[in-house]
Amino acid sequence: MHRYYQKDAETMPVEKIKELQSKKLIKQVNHVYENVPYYRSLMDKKGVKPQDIKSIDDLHKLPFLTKADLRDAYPYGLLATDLKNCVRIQSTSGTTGKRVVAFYTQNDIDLWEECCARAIVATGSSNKDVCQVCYGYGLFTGGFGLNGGSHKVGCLTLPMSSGNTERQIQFMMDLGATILCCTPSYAAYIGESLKERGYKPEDNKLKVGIFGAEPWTEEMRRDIEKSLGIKAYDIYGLTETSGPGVAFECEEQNGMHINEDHFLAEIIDPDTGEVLPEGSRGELVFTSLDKEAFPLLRYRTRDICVLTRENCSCGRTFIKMTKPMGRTDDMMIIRGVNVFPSQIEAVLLNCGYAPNYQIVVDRFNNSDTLDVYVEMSPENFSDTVKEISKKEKLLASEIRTMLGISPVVHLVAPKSIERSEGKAKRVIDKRRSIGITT
Ligand code: DLL
Repeated sequence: MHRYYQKDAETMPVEKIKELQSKKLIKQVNHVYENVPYYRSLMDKKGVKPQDIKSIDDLHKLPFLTKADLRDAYPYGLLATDLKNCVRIQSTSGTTGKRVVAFYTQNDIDLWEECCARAIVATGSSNKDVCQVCYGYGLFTGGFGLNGGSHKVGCLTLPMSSGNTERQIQFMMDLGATILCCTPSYAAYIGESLKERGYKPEDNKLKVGIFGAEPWTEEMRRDIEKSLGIKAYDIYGLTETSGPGVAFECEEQNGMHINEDHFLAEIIDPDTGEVLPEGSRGELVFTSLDKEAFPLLRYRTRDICVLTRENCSCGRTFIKMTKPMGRTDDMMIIRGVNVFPSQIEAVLLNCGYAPNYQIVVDRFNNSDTLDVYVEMSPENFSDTVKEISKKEKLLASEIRTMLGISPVVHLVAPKSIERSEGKAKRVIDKRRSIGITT
């Protein structure tokens, strides 16, 4: 039996979705034009007035909004309602520059939590479940978003936040958690920690995992599913558009349905800004149709994926996005070749290694270098130097086949690469620190 949290919305006929989106878009454009001088000036510069937007077909007339705009307008410049109507802020981690602060009215929070509730129910879960939320609570949206969704569904919610893996495991086992919410890298770490403590996958009561906030491959999904004995579902979102729950996977586990009644998605060519037809790979752009406090029109996410609208066996009619394979700004150009960390991850896991790795890019004598550090398993740690070097060469050759450039692979001791409790840091690009842009 298919389960939905809000069946009417989630299974709405496509023409109805488009009608609804058009209606909401017109309202939203008027709302921001009247209330946000920053938007008004962007639209005036582009020569577009609210009355030019008559349906979603006119969306392309609107200017894009970028992360640079959000930084420019920090902190209140994009606020579209009186501050007294706002009840919360959340914020990005600010690792790539000044933080972005997003504001929420109570209505914004309710809609956000409903999106997360849809994601939880789409995994087959219900109010009988025990939901362990180990995304960070605080300014990061992961903890509060899934916590709110879990409450709406009526699950018993364990607000663990991230870290303290010993305690996570204790609560998971003692309280019989059935849903695990965290980043995929933390899920892999929890799986590894359970094994080290002598637990088998069938010893825990977990049924599903709801993992997101960072790119992860299909290989990583299989690995986590095996180590925890669960089905692992993807969830996507970003602080700017509210947080997790913008898109979520259903039982097909094959792409994420975008909550199109609240978010209008486009794919553009990241270089030219041209809107690309359905099925093309490009940068994902979102317009938030319902957000009151911090609405975004045509926000460039920098995430690269494909959108497709096909009949889904789950009955949902919302368009699907593929797993983002990385951000435009995650893409490394190494010796002229475009490289995403996820491509390297896929090779490592296919070759039987655990997802504990780090990629170091540097430049010597005007040539880029690519070093991949990968942990050995405790079993092959006992290998001789000769055997290890043979394995390194084999792995390097597999990576070269995937990327077209040769890395140097270093197999390192088990546990020597730092584990992540939140978003994993997979890449150290030393060229950036010496001012070389890629
Ligand atoms: O990561 C929100 C979130 C929390 C999503 C918990 C899912 C689960 P930010 O910190 O603002 O928000 O980071 C947003 O993370 O633009 C993507 O690049 C990346 N990202 C989020 N979900 C996925 C995913 C949260 N499922 C940025 N797959 C986004 C790949 C993801 N990348």
